[in-house]
Amino acid sequence: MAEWQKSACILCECNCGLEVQVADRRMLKIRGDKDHPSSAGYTCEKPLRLDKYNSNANRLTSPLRRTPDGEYEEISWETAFAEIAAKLKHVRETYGGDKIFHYGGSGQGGHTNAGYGYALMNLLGGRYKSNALAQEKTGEAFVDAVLFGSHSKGDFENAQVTLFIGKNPWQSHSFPRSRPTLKQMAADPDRTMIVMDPRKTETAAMADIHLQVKPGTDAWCLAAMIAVLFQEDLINHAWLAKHAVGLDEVRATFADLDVATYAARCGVDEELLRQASRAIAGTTAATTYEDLGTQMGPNSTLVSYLQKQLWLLTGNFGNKGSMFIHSWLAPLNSSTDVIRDEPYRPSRLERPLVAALDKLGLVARLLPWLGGTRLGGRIAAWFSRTALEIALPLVGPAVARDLLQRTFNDHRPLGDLTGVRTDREWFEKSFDRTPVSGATIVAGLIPGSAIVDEVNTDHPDRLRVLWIDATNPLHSLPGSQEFTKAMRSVELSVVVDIAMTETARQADYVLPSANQFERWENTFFNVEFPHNCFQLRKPLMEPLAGTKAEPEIYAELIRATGLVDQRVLDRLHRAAGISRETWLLTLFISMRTKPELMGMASYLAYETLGPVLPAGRQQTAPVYLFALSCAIFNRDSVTRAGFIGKGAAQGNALYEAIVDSPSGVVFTLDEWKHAFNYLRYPDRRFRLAFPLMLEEFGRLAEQPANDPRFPLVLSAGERRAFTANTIYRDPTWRRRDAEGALRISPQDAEELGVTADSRVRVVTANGAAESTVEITDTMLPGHISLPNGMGLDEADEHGVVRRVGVALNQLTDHRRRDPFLGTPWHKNVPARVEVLVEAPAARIAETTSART
Ligand SMILES: Nc1nc2c(c(=O)[nH]1)N[C@H]1C(S)=C(S)[C@@H](COP(=O)(O)OP(=O)(O)OC[C@H]3O[C@@H](n4cnc5c(=O)[nH]c(N)nc54)[C@H](O)[C@@H]3O)O[C@H]1N2
Ligand SMILES: Nc1nc2c(c(=O)[nH]1)N[C@H]1C(S)=C(S)[C@@H](COP(=O)(O)OP(=O)(O)OC[C@H]3O[C@@H](n4cnc5c(=O)[nH]c(N)nc54)[C@H](O)[C@@H]3O)O[C@H]1N2
Ligand code: SF4
Ligand SMILES: [Mo]
Repeated sequence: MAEWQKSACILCECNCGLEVQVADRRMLKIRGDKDHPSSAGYTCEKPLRLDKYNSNANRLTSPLRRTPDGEYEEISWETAFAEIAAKLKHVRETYGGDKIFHYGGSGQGGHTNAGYGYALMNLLGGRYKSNALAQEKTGEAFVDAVLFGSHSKGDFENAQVTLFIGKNPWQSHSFPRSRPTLKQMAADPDRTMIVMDPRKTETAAMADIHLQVKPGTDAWCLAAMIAVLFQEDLINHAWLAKHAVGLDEVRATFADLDVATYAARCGVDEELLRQASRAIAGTTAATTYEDLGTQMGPNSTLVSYLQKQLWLLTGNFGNKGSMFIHSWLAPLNSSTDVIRDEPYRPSRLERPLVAALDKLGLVARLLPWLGGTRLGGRIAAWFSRTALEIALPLVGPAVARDLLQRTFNDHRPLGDLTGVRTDREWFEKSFDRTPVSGATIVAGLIPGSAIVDEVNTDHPDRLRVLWIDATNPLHSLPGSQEFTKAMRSVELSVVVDIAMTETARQADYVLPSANQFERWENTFFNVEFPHNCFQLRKPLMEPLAGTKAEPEIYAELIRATGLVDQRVLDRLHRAAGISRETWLLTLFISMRTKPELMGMASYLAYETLGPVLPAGRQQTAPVYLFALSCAIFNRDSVTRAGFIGKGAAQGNALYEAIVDSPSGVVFTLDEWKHAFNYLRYPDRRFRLAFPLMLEEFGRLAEQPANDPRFPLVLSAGERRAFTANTIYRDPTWRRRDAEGALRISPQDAEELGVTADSRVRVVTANGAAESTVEITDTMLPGHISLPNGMGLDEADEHGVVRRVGVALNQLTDHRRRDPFLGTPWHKNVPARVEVLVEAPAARIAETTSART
């Protein structure tokens, strides 16, 4: 019998630990891994069919090139690399490297690609990038940056009171062991679960309080809840006096609101909403979780701000069962964490040292040569170790920050916001904007909705290359029609994927990668506290024949460009042969003298440190750098987790533990009082007032009128038991809801003449699609909902392409988006439903002509 191997689920950000039996490349049996530090044996149903991800007939096995007639022909890897490298260099020379755009690295199961992809972009002078976070989380990250400068989350396992806003964790999970935790919450009479959601979701059905808001009206509900805190004097005065500033401005905005009017506007019973406020204020162990229901709807950024007031005004931070800020092994985007850090300016004391380092270019050249003799090698290793012991405590944070910011190409860091008035003027001048449409770039990401505006234009600064890796934007970004146009109009489009996706079907080149069980892989969704854990997964099998793992794809492509100085590579390679510290010191010094190398850290690690690591571990080389930077930023917490050592030794110890712990390791360990250490303001106080958002709140009444042609609100993208983004492409993985039915209320169904076995057409201003229906009283009248991840064009074993369910983003419009961060309003699409009574073809013609 095959042995159980450790891995993790790649279907959502929880990445629950798995044990897998593999034989003949098949994932025969899958179960939860009890040794995994956060999931502890738990899994939901979804990963049990991961073999359908792994063994799907749609796996790509050869690089493909698009022919003039839109077909694809197989080409060799050499040809692919040579042609793509030549085209990239042509664009760079003709229009500038900043016209090359990177989208991806954002999957639920693997984040290592991004490091290599960014290395390629940074080498070519690329400036613009994005991923799925820029259609969901950038608004919240922006608010977090101003209020406290990092990412917050809640301790749901121990919370006495929890508020879920536009979040259905029974289906979507997102925190460890979601379902057992929810069951415990529901079963305990002393704990209160509050759900704000127009739909009576599985989670809402378990809740003590269901605030069943009308779609898109959460801002009113939350404002009323804040007003109740002031009016009933439920705010935590003592806590606020110690830990926050800006209370007066918030009070002035919310204290006098008429709660009844706001409650009526969102359709929630006033007394219920008051109960919710009282529950949150009645404990210091309350948590909140906002997700797509509001992040992809009107007023999304404002809602993030209002939501955070609830836990801040009641002092629900830094206690067991409350909200916290946490460490990262490596931040998902460096700016969501270090956004407020100024570029490094050494103190008077440090200046000579840094100046010396800068002049040490010679050392970086000499050190590696010492490896030529045994004694020389010893001297070099000793020197490097000692130099790092002295230098890292002083300049380590600055170097690591520069490195992350350069790697992520994060544009302008916000700098220290202490004393800054974060109002409209500040907003207008503090962020970089996209070259064509002027969209705001936060966390280094172009808003997902704005990408097509940067391509589908004759503006001279338009993007000319779309580089797409481990993501399916033609399917997942709003307005698929516009994205198709963009793919076909750029000078070059390349898709790196394991399958022939909707996006790949429009690309100039498609590069087949090994999948996430065929290489070392990890995510950076490490967002827990007081224990934060990280799992590096070993490959379960060799790459499928014909594919290459991404590190290799990018390394070969980077070589094919001929743009990296071979002497630097040789030097680093030689240094690695002496000791890890020698490699590190050589890398740091090389980077200070050649800053362009900073954005290429993952590649340099793979290419030069990787080969001297124990056999089979080359791909883990970048993790060494992440472990090191984590130790540099979180020295005490990493020490508490059991990793000690001076200089680079602590990071090295952490790296070794990571590689040797297939179930994952706790990399930082804190006590609750340490939660405040993660606040980025030097005074460790929260900024309650955010003038830009307070001003925006004043405009809440100015809502656009409904279009009478589309009387219903469609939530396009509900997470259900059998949806998993587009990671599973084989539709047979679904045991229920095979076609992803449209959910509709009994009242709407009756009015429209829809019955349980009707087929309907959902029509929006942008398109139309057919669907089956599920009539359910979980839906509010006026609200309809379709699941995400459906509508894939998947070839069956005979090569016939079929589509099951609705491809949502043929219905959405990229222009309906948040005014600040450009996150699309997927959950709030004006729509109508027509019952299909005639032959479908005739009706489709009619809808097409009705489109304006
Ligand atoms: N099963 C499954 N789990 C997943 C995924 C998956 O594809 N399938 N995807 C993962 C990913 S990428 C993400 S980002 C998360 C997302 O996780 P969630 O955000 O929990 O998922 P959704 O179902 O998209 O949206 C949540 C809720 O928003 C509600 N909603 C709609 N309109 C409004 C509104 O106006 N106000 C409020 N308050 N609520 C509203 C919907 O009714 C829905 O219940 O899930 C992750 N987990
Ligand atoms: N209308 C609407 N649109 C939405 C949403 C919604 O609710 N409604 N939700 C949004 C959200 S929250 C998210 S997160 C996005 C998700 O949408 P995307 O960012 O497009 O991500 P996935 O659907 O997860 O696509 C993952 C891709 O990676 C490929 N892949 C898998 N393994 C590997 C690998 O090892 N290497 C490589 N190179 N590729 C691999 C898969 O084949 C697939 O093509 O969708 C967004 N779009
Ligand atoms: S889908 Fe999410 S919750 Fe379910 S097993 Fe996978 S990682 Fe865990
Ligand atoms: Mo997502």
